[in-house]
Amino acid sequence: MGIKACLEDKGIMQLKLKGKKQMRNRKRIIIAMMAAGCICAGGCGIKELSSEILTVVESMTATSEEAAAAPEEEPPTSPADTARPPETDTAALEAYSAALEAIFSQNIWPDGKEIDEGEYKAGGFSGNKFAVCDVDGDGREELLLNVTSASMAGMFESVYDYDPDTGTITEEFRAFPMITYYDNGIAKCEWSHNQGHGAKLWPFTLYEYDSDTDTYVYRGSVDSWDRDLAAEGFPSEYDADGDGTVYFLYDDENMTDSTTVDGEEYQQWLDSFLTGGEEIRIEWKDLNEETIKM
Ligand SMILES: [Ca+2]
Ligand SMILES: [Ca+2]
Repeated sequence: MGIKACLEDKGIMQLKLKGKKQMRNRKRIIIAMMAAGCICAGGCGIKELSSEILTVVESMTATSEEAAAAPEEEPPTSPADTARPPETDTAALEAYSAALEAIFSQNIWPDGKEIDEGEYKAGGFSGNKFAVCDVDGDGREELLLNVTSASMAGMFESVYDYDPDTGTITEEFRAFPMITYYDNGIAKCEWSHNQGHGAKLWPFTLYEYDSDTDTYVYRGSVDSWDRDLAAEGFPSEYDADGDGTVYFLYDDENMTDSTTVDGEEYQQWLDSFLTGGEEIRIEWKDLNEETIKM
């Protein structure tokens, strides 16, 4: 899906802004909305995105003269209007594009660390993916890499952020590549292994984006025990609803201690993080030398 289609999809093209002042706001809104996550829904590459952004802005400017004669309206007060200025976002896109090229030309990850060729490239470096999307909800796009061309232990998904002050890219989050991002800043990370007694629920950890540190912080983990899977020692005293499953909540990252609860309390715990958050749909693209050139 192109940027224009993406904008129409989100109803942005229907903004009825009139007058020259409003046209300036309108341009800022279009760019800011892209920065706020529209880009990740588009099916195009970074360089293509940059040119599409310019095309959309130019077409907006071209129609501003007709709109100038229309009566004035109240200026928009969308929060997106106060987002980071567009030239900075362009710099981020250029930095991400260069970082993707460097994976192949310089054998380094986007944060500058050397790629272990034996681990990641010996098998052909295939099946890996990338995306550009605002996953942490701070109004700016991050670069995401989903890397599976490795042993289980080497597989990862990373969120890289561009710092406009230093012009560098840093890694703000990394986990096993089974992550679901929510637009309230929560990342649900499924474990690479399920070694417990629970089969109905795959264990996972929740992290939450912290804008002060521009990183994700641990918020809790959950594992479970199904009596059907292992009856011996099953803690029936916690199975209040009698469905044969209990849950273990870990509130410290070392997971030394857990609280055993039943389904209702587990659901309340989960709701306390996910209620009000919508899953972010990420448009992944294959990571290879051709796709990053688009
Ligand atoms: Ca962001
Ligand atoms: Ca139960």
